[in-house]
Amino acid sequence: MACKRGALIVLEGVDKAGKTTQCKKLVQALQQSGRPAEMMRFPDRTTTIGQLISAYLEKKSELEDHTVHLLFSANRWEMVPSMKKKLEQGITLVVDRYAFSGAAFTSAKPGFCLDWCKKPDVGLPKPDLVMFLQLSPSEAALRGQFGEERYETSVFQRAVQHKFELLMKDPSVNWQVIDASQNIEGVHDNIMDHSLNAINTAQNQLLGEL
Ligand code: DGP
Repeated sequence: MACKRGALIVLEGVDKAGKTTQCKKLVQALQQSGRPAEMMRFPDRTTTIGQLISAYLEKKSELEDHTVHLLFSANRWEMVPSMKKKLEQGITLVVDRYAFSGAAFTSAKPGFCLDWCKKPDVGLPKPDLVMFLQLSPSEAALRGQFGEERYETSVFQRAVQHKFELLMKDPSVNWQVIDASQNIEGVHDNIMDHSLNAINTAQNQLLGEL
């Protein structure tokens, strides 16, 4: 019998919500329970395209806004062959940000509509589960100062949060909102429950497309 496919699980949220910490904990917990799992993150700054994006985020270079949007999307597309291969091998992928960050961050800029922003990612593998780590801007501020990178201001993050709220209205995506104001273990327990459900369901379903 062919092996059961892995699940594509995405964590989204505004900065300081704890996505990276929770992705790592989830991968570790899945592996310890005998379920093959790997972490990925977007942007993946290790590729040639990723290095262009990284320099832009670090404000070492300037790029036109549409251009950088397409580069972020291209950075996801270039990983699709390896993502599909791993999922087929039964590996669950836990992804720190995906196409939803793409649409939310660019559409938070003046002059961009959400529909245009979603287009370049149409056809990407569709996540079996997208968990949105919900944290109010005031609670995020208590977790420390933003860094020096582009987009790391509370005004912009509030605009991004609003765009995520619009994206979460899409019933074709399995969105789950997680209260990220709980302690790390509490958040992890919630995330683990949703992930185990998604892994079980994905085994009997074909991988979809955005
Ligand atoms: P991180 O490495 O997770 O801190 O993400 C880097 C920054 O890039 C963060 O502010 C979110 C933003 N970002 C992630 N994906 C996209 C995207 O596809 N488009 C745009 N415009 N920004 C993105």
